[in-house]
Amino acid sequence: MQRARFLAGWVLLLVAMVALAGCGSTTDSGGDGDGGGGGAAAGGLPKLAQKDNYTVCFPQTEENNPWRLAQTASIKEEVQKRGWKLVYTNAAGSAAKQVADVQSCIAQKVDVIWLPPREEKPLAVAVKSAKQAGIPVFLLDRNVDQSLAKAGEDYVAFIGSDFIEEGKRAADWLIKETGGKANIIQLLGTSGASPANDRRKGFEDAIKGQSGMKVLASQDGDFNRDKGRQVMETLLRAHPNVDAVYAHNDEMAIGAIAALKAAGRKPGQDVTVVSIDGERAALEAIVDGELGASVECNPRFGPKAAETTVAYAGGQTIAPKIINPDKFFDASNAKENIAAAY
Ligand code: GYE
Repeated sequence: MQRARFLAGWVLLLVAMVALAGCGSTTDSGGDGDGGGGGAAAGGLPKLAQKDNYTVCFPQTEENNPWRLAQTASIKEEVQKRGWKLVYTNAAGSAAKQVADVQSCIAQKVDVIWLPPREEKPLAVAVKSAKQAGIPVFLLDRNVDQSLAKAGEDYVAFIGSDFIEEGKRAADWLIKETGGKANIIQLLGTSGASPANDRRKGFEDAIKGQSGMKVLASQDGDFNRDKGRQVMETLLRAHPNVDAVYAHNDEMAIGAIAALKAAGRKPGQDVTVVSIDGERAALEAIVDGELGASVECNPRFGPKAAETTVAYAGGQTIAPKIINPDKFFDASNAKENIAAAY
């Protein structure tokens, strides 16, 4: 019995040693892989060779709202303009499919990956696999969990908005608009997505000191118009005293407005609605007086992603966080911005 245990211990140790050796060799060969020109840049990031043509991998999260469509269009346009090649996939709302899409790009030995990680944790693993394979990753619009993968170490940089600030701006507007008195329903973005976590934090921190601002309920609407409508319908029954809605994106706000109207409420009059993105339908809803305001979150990433990629290949130091400046839309400027909206 004791002998059997002793032997089993050795077998385990042997297995662990083989596994470790395996890991080491993957990293080594990955560093010299032809994904981006070989070798590791300072800080252990994979290098990117200077070339005229890059093959860019863009594994999109889903294509079910105007924001995503505008982002994909911007990427496609920029890649085409530069004469580069695009490997585009649509994960259709599944983080597992998006992880598989990244793996497939690694297998195809693309030069660079522009990744909008649908959820913070599962995609951190995919970011690390790309690093091991010697392919530099730029995160677009959403971030990964910083305890699992870090900017400047595991991926080159995050390019996107300051979501905490967006939540704060929505709260500041709502406090002003309601005189600091509101019974709020919060429609949360996709659970586990960085903009959902941060937009919640920014908003809730900003109303903390306001004794008249109360969040009655917060529920996941997956950044989706129809889910936003359904969640609002249910929450409205449980909380008929609601007089404000904070939605983490315009699509859910528009769904909530439909639910409010179906229940005989008057959004814009007896319920103040505020959201984030600045899509065309939201600007129209502001003009119609149903949506109060929308904090901009710009989806047009193509030019910035390409510029940053070229700068990185040229050996320039890239800031780990590149923050897009966001505008703010309300009744004072919505109309004039409709023409340029998506
Ligand atoms: O607000 C939302 C989209 O990740 C910042 O995702 C982005 C968000 C955006 O589905 O509409």
